[in-house]
Amino acid sequence: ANKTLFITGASSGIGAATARAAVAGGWNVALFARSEDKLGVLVDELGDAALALPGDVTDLGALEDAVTRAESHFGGIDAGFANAGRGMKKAGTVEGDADDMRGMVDVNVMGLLWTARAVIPALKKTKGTLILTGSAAGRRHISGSIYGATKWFVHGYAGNMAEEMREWGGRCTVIAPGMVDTPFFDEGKPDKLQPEDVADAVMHAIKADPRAAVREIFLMPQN
Ligand code: NJP
Repeated sequence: ANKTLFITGASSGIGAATARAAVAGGWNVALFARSEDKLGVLVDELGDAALALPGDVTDLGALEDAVTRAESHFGGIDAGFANAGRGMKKAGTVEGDADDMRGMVDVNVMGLLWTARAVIPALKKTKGTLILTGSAAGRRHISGSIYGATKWFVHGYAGNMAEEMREWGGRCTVIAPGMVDTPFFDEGKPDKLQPEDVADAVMHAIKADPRAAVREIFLMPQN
């Protein structure tokens, strides 16, 4: 049977590109994000290998329901990709909008933890792989960046989870991309990775031989 990848932030950018790469590689994909309409368009494109599961990553119950539905629909989950994330409209501990700051931390930190909490019981059954979207901003210090700090959390969590998951045969990978050409950034910068580049890295990690744990992939634009 085909293997199944559960993806959060699947409606756009890196998540959508990874869904396309996975289906092209013979995987099924369970697509979680808030935008039901965008998920519907992606399922129309990808066909029976894709299942739309609308929901918000800050809602643990919604994630648990989605995992249950994906498991019963496809027969199991072999990899989970905790990729949903967002930035702040205006950066700064004092300058940023308070609700905007709270919303970003909720998605990038709690949403990632809820995704892991919901999907790990399914991954235990398959000795599966958990992939997390970190950032180049989570590996170096960028003046005042709270977004970067949320991604430092992701990198710290990934290393600890890699040790924990190893005890039952699971693997954890964190992907740290530099700038990627997605709706995440409004302004046009010329030198960016494409979301397909990040999707390639994700597929490399989940397809690696079980004896090899790809713990981290740091991917930067070359030009
Ligand atoms: O951005 P975008 P990316 N619940 O805006 C979803 C990281 N990153 O692909 O809910 C559930 O195209 C949203 O879906 P929707 C970045 O931090 C990026 O670039 O329908 N889902 C959409 O599918 C993030 O972790 C760059 O609005 C929620 C997706 O998240 C990841 O890459 C560089 C949600 C965002 O797609 C994907 O971002 C880097 C919620 N509450 C790291 N809130 C870069 N682009 O340069 C949002 O180092 N989503």
